[in-house]
Amino acid sequence: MTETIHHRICPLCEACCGLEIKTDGDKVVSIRGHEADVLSRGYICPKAVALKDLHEDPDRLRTPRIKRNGVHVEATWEEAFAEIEARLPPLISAHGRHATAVAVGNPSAHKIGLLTYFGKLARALGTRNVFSASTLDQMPKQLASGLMFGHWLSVALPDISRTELLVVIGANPLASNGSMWTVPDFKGKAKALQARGGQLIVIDPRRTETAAMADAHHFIRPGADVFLLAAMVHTLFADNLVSLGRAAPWVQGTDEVRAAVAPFTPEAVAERCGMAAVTIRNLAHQLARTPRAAVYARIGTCTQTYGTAASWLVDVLNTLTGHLDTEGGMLFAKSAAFATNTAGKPGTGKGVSTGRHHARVSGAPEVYGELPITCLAEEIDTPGEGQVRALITVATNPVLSSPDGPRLAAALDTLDFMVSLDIYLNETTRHADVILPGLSPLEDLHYDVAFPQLSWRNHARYSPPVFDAPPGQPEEWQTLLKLAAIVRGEGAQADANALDDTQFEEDAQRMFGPHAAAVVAATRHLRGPQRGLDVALRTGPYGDQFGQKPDGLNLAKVMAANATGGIDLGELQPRIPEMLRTPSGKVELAPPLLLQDLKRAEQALQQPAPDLVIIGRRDVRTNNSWMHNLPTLAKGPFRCTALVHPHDAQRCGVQEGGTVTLRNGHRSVQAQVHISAEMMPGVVSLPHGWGHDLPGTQLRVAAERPGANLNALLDDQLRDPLSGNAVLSGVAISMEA
Ligand SMILES: Nc1nc2c(c(=O)[nH]1)N[C@H]1C(S)=C(S)[C@@H](COP(=O)(O)OP(=O)(O)OC[C@H]3O[C@@H](n4cnc5c(=O)[nH]c(N)nc54)[C@H](O)[C@@H]3O)O[C@H]1N2
Ligand SMILES: Nc1nc2c(c(=O)[nH]1)N[C@H]1C(S)=C(S)[C@@H](COP(=O)(O)OP(=O)(O)OC[C@H]3O[C@@H](n4cnc5c(=O)[nH]c(N)nc54)[C@H](O)[C@@H]3O)O[C@H]1N2
Ligand code: SF4
Ligand SMILES: [Mo]
Repeated sequence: MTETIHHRICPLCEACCGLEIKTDGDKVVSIRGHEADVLSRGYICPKAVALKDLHEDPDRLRTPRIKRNGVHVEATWEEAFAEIEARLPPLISAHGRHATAVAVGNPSAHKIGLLTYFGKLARALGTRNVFSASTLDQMPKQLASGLMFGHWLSVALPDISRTELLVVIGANPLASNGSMWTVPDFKGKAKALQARGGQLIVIDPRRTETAAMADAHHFIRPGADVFLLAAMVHTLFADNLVSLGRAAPWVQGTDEVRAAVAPFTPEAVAERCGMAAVTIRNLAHQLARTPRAAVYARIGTCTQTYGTAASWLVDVLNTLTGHLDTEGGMLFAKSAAFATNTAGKPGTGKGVSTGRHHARVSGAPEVYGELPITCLAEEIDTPGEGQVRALITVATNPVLSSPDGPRLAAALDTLDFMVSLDIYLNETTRHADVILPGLSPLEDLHYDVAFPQLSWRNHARYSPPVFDAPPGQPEEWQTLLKLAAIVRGEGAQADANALDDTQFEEDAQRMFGPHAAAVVAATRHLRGPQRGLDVALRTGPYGDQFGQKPDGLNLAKVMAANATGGIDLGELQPRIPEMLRTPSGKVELAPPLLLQDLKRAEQALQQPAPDLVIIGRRDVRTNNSWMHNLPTLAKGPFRCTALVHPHDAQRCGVQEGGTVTLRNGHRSVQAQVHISAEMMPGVVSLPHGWGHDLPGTQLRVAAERPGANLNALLDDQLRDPLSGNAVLSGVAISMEA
């Protein structure tokens, strides 16, 4: 035995834990937490161990597939690229670039190759039809943060190691390990907060794992967060509790906010929220009274029709109580690489806008370069000029992850051509004419592009591949460059490395002008995402500026720190005004788009709430739709159950362990019931990402216990009109045994 120890950042969720992986030859011997890791200090969850299953999964694709007579057959890379070249460019010539669409999913956020090269494919296609899982997830938070602070990834983060009060709304970090907030071992940090006399408060329609450890938990009617938050803001004004604190000189719009929330008294919203007016008032008072306090809200508050407004009001609360940009309150990370809020002129910028173009069928506005992914099916199945006929998917499974999966599946069958870059033959990729596999995560290098911008502590960590890639298999950035070249008519023969060199030189020219040649020379030993990363680190806020600051960071230094757990860049620090990128150079507390949307909420407040609604759920042993094929995670109790409150069970005649039909108009799914007082009465919870019983897939373990597809029940027409985000929570249903 010759065992080797590797240190590798886990690419599976946003906690980005450092792992210690022991290998023997080409076998994984063990996976555990890396104690020295500067961010995660040895913490891991059960999914990390499943990286071994993922690496060894016989169902994971290692060679391309081409669909011949309805069956996916193995093909060489040359054959696969030749098939794409034969079919895609002629379609574009005949029908134009908007007849193509591209959709990218969650794993791309965890892959530097996909994240930094996907844009090259999207630009080569030149289509308006760019979709991603962001509009099933965090787009409302990004839009609200963008409007307030000037950039899409300038998200305020709780300073968990110093706060005394943390209010968590619509998030369950004990299961999810945190989101839009990279905070490995949330539980340990929350316990430390409680041990120093602080409090954790959870607001959620389910008494979740996080709620169970909290000092207080309040149920809320799904979708009512905008009302709760507006009433809390109202209370701050009404009871003279507004105090802007350290951010005061840079905040504008307080008076407009005061006027906008005037109608939202605690009494006016109490019934809609399912919360007592006194509870709402007390929450606002406690927040204002506590010097170090933070409100954190996540997916439960985003995946609703007022997702952007709710996300905005969270930071309005943080600001009006003086907690924005303060120690123990909400702070902004200062990332070593890739952050727009560390680039260009400090303190002001272009800000963000939406609606540079619109979806053909629904007219939904573009947001952050994308259209809502819930528009994808109708763009394919609605005839007319600009109808989508060709689709490229990259690491996404919208047949399970996006509302009205069955409609989308039917639409995908009508495409003239579909390519998927994916590691499985699953519910979505089974529709593809060509599937191009990505590497196993253990064969790929790793540096997180997005999550250091959202981390509880500043850091820079790089991990090299644990195993060599199989001979002949391209890295995903190379595949993306080849696809881009085919689309541009440069042919399937184009060499990815040569393309990369040419494009890098062009980019360097644009970015560095007279210094371009020096930058190219200094990075000549690197290629692909490594080269881009070196440039980003060196020109970043801690960088060596290509030798001008010899003590500064570069890729070589970050790589050298791999075995010792990466480079710690310290606790988050106040960053206003330097991090702002709004045109005004201020924190925009009252963006007109959001004031306007509050009027819509005010009208909706008059409408009665539905008496039975559905929400989602996450479990620590799952990850969206694609980890149900891994034996380590799949074993144990069945997780795709519908949680039903005892009163609702009785009302609808439903038995423990029985099967229910859940209906939403013509849509329905059947699920196994678990009766649980964890649920708020009138709310049913079913996890998403299940429904592995569709024909034509290769997911043998997942198919043994397929579960129900929550998204077969949800409506693709329900969106937050501002961000385009899908409504996944609080949708009215009926239930029968
Ligand atoms: N009802 C409901 N629906 C939801 C949610 C919800 O809470 N409720 N949550 C939403 C959220 S937050 C998200 S982020 C989306 C996720 O939506 P998606 O991104 O569409 O779904 P995933 O299940 O993450 O699918 C990931 C895909 O990437 C593939 N993959 C995995 N690793 C790699 C890799 O290294 N390379 C490549 N090329 N492919 C890879 C997998 O095989 C799978 O096909 O789901 C959303 N859907
Ligand atoms: N184990 C595991 N970890 C994951 C994932 C996974 O699938 N499994 N997915 C990853 C992804 S892609 C993401 S985006 C993150 C998400 O991370 P989180 O945001 O923490 O997601 P959830 O665990 O779904 O928690 C959302 C909570 O919102 C509650 N909720 C639902 N509707 C409402 C509402 O209207 N109002 C309020 N206040 N609460 C509501 C739900 O009951 C649930 O407890 O998790 C990531 N981590
Ligand atoms: S919490 Fe997330 S990043 Fe950490 S080990 Fe688990 S899956 Fe990996
Ligand atoms: Mo997500």
